[in-house]
Parts: sequence; C-alpha cells; structure tokens
Amino acid sequence: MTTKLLGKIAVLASVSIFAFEANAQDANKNVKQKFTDERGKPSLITFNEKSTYKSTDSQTAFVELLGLKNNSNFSKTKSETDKLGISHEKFQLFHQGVKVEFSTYTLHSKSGKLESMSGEFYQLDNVNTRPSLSKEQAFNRALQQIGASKYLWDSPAEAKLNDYQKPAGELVLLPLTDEDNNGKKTEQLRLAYKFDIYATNPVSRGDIYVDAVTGVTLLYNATIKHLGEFSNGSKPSVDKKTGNKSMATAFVAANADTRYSGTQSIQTSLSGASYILSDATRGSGVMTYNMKKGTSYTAAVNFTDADNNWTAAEYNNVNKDNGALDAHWGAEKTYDYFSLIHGRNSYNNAGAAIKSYVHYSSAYNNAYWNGSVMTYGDGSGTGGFDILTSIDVAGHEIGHAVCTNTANLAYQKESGAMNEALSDIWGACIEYYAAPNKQRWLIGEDIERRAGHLSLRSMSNPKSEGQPDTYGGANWTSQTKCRPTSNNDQCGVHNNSGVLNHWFYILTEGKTGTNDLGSSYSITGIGIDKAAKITYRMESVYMTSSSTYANARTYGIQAATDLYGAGSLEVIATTNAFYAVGVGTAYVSTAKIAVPKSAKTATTTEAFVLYPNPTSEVLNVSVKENKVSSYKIFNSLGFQIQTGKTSGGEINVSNLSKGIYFFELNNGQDTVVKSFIKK
Ligand SMILES: [Ca+2]
Ligand SMILES: [Ca+2]
Ligand SMILES: [Ca+2]
Ligand SMILES: [Ca+2]
Ligand SMILES: [Zn+2]
Repeated sequence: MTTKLLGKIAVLASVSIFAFEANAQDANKNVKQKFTDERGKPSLITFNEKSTYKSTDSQTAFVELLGLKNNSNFSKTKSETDKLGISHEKFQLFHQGVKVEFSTYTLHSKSGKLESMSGEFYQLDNVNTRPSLSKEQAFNRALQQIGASKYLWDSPAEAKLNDYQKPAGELVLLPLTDEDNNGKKTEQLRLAYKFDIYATNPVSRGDIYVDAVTGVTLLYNATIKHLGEFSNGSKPSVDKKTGNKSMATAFVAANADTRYSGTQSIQTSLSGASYILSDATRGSGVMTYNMKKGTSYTAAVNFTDADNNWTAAEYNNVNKDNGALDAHWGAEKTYDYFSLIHGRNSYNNAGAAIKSYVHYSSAYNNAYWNGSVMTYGDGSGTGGFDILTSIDVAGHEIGHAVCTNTANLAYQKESGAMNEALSDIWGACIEYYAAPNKQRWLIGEDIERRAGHLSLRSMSNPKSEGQPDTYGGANWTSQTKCRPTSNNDQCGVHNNSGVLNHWFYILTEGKTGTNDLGSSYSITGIGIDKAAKITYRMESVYMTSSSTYANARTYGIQAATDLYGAGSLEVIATTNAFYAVGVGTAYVSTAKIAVPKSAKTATTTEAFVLYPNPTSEVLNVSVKENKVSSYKIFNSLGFQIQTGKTSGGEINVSNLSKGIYFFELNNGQDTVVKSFIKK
C-alpha cells in the first residue's frame, strides 16, 4: 500500500541532496542544482557563484539548459523586482508561432547576474499546428458545450462594467497530463481553440478549450469558482432596473457593525447628502454595491447611510444588509494584508480597484470572483449558508484573483487543488490579520448553516470536513485517469486542497504525528508570518499554471532558502511539513551525509550512521544505543524498494541500481531519513 501511494509522488529530493545529482548529471559548469519534474524536464535550476550567465543571457540559458530548438521561442511577458532585490522576468513559450498554454519560464537575477530559472517547459517536435476546424466552428462547439441561454455579451453595458468582451478565440497548444496505471505522468500536446466564455443564465465563466482537429472539448478552466462542492443557488431572476451611482466627493472613516466580526472601522465617502461604501484611500478604491437580489451589475445601487454610523439597528435586518459591511471591511483588509505583508498593490499589483457586489440574486449559495469583481449571494440560510460575506470567504475569493495574476494555477487536478488551498491560506491569513480572535484554521465557519458541518473546510484537521490531510492518503481524490468535469469537482480541487492547507497549518503551528502513509514526523512551527512569506513567494515567484504538489515542494523549499538561507530552520520546517503531508522525503542535512569510511563506532549520538557512503555492496548501519530498528529504502522517485530490520547491522544493497536512495529508520519512536549513493 505504502509503495503504491508513494509511487504516485514524483518525490524531488531536498536541496541538500540533489547537489550531487546536479553536478553528476549536468555538464554545464554554471549549474549548482537542477531539479527535474515528473516529466523529466527541469523545474528549477540554480547557478553557482562562478556562473558566467548574466541577466541578459535568457535566450542562451533557454538553449543551453532547456534545449530550446529553432522551432520554438520564449517571449517576455512580465518583469518584476521583489523586496530582496531579485528581479523576475517571465517568458511564454511559443511553438511555430503558436502559444504553448501553461508553459512559462521565469529567470531570477540579482545585480545583473542570473541566479536561477524555474518553470514548465515542453520540448515540441512534429506537433500539428494546422487546425481542421475554423474558429467559428470551434466557437459553436464551445457554446453547445456550455449550453447557457444567455451570455454576458448579450448585454453590452453589463459586459463593459465587467471589463469583458465576446471572445475572438485563440489558437494554442494545450498540454494535457495524465497518469498511467503505474502512477507515471504522461503528456500530450493538442492544438486547441481557447475561448473565455461568460454565461449569465446559468452563471459560469471560464476558458474552454476545443480541439482544433476533432472539435472535442479538452478542458474547462473555471474563472468563476464555487466556494465548495456544495452549491444549490436558485435560478437568477432578471432585474431590469437601472442604477444611478453618483460620484463620491469626500472620504471618511466610519464605524460599522458587521454581521460576523463585531464593530469595525471602515472607509466611506460622502456623496451628496449621504455616505456610501466607497473607499478612496486604498489603491484605485474599494467599493461595495447593492444588487438588490437582482443579477444586473449595471442596476446595482449604493448602500447609503445618513450619519456615517452604520449600526446593527439599521442593517441587521431580514435583508441581511449588515453583510455588506463585512464585504466592504473584508475587501479593505484584504487590500491591506497584501500591501503591508507582501508589498503587493491590490490583486494585480497595480492598484486595481476592488469592487464587491452584494445581494446577488435570491438565496444564492455562492460567492465568487468573476474575473473583474466580487459577487456575493445572500445564501439560503438553514441547510445552506448565511450571506457569504465573512472575511475568510472574501479573502479566499480575492485570493483567487491574486493567483490569476501570479501562478495562474489551472483549475483542475493538483494545480486546481493548490489554487483552492492558496485561497484558503490567504483567507486564514487575512482573517487572522484583521481579527486575530476568530477561528483562522476554519474556512467559512461564520456562514455555515448545513447540518453536520462546522465550516466548509478545516486546515488544522482536514479530515473533519472529509478532506485528505496526506497526499494519496484517506479521502484523497485519485488523479489517475481522472478527466476533470464539473461533476467531479475538476478531479477534486476542493478536496485535495486539504493537503496544502494542512502543510501550511503544520508549517505555522508545528505538529507531531504519523500520516496516512505511515511516516512519523515532529515539526516545530515557524509562525504564520514566516509561513505566509514562504507561501507567497512560492506562489508569486515560482509556481506555474500546471504545477503539481511535487513542484510545490521544490518551489516552497527554494522560497524558504531565498528568504531565510540554505539549511535554516525555516527551510527544515518547510521540507518536513511537506514530508508530514506525504509530499517528498524529510529534510536531510548535508553535514550528516558525509560519513567517513572509518566511522565504525557502534554507539553514536546521532540517530544512526550509514557507511560506507557511497557504497557498492553493503551498507553498515550503526544505530544509537544499538537499538534494533526497522528501515525502509526509497528510490529518488519515492518508491519503497526494500524494507527490513537493522539487527544484522549489515544490509545488502548490491541489487540496487546506481543512484541516490533514501534510508528511513524508525526506532519505534522517531523516524529519521538519510540519503546514500549506490555506486
Ligand atoms: Ca446610521
Ligand atoms: Ca475562519
Ligand atoms: Ca453548523
Ligand atoms: Ca510541473
Ligand atoms: Zn475557491
């Protein structure tokens, strides 16, 4: 069982170990470490101090390190410099002029010198770039697939307000990854038309990819997401009233009796004779509007108050109007959190206004970011949700907008699960930042009204809401042969998010235990601020659209290394928190790997000593106090290939093929992992 589960993980060794393999494998003298993903392509390459690559050598690096050929090219899409003074230039891959979807690579430079590069690369040969279908034919197929009765482009004013246009369609090469029965990742690239389709009845928005040769729908990458798998919103009714929002003239601080978080301070504006929920002090503004149970954004009006004291007596009514105060305050705090903690200016890092639309439709059990604005339903109450404006939900949904503008994780399978988890993580962080006494490890506890649930999800105990806390463990949605659809929650994105959620919880709080794979761990937490900084860097600097859990581990460790240094407590905690949730091996210190051949003492202060290392025939194991222990040997892909007891003191490894292995020893109390090399 363990073998099978672990086999699904392409375990990437921790930073300290792969230093060997990188030197052995890569002839390029500039390379310090090279990590390869499940497809055998480099996901992260770091350069040594003597490296001659400059920040301007991007094209040389692509050719020399990725093997980029003449038929493909990387084109720059974005350039940002972070707080550490490291600049990140992001490139998009094209093949014979056709964009390769989700294939981006980022070069990280400091003081004009290339430090590292990371991303998702595809080597393309003999790939068809000539469509059989016309754009129009593909568009009609897409509409058939969506099957809505109304689209946003049918209402030009609504489309304009939401910054949306009827899609022209784009020809792309779409990578589709799957797993075979042995857990090995497979890939295919298909020529497809991509359309961004916003339907209004019923509501949906996402990128739909139609095979340009067969006309089959290959992928639906949702922009409008559900808060959970649970959803029973009623059909929207059409509201024809037109709104007349007046221009704000002056802004002021106000008291607001929120529905879920007590009395809070918000920013409003004086507009004519009354105050409105319009904050001009943050970025390009934070505005909150009233849809009055309709579905028209242009018909939305302002919430108004005469004396700028927004009291419970006035707004805690049957309409749940006080929920609007939570939405407004939540958006303000979300802006502040990203600005003050991460130096990010709104979700797009360019000060975009955050607009929230409250009272969408009738008894609607969802809240979502639609690509431009926030939309909140009132919820159906008992059996569903209360109005969905709690601060963790606001942070979660606006967190999706941050993801779109950074890692842009595709909303399916593992990348989709991590997209969901990152939103839960930001929801928890923002809630803790704004209201530290709330239950930060529960998501949606304020709005939950379903029987048998305390919240939508629990990050401290994912299993309590039916989620997995271990990769491949109990409750995990299998990714093998899974074809993402809305019926299977895109292969369990709201379910498998439990693993990264729990990783963040463990990294913050620390935990001692044994996971579903039988791995024991004991981790000292580093606190939510450091955990959040590592996570934000993992998401904003390193992850790409098709990142997997194995990639997240590599990138999380690299982010911790950038921030706190190699071998730091933060790097150790990050690595071991991934190990605790079943992703990769435990941290191995480089200092412990080099055991001299002369080390023959049977008693040692270390948990155990392995020698000789490297070895070709036998491995001697000296265990502390000569305690008989059980051991497991894993190969570099995480497959368990040998088990036994240390009683003989000598283990025959002559059958193993050459390479790096992990030796896990359990003395009945602790589990310690070390690596060794088979010559
Ligand atoms: Ca008032
Ligand atoms: Ca919460
Ligand atoms: Ca309940
Ligand atoms: Ca990958
Ligand atoms: Zn979500």
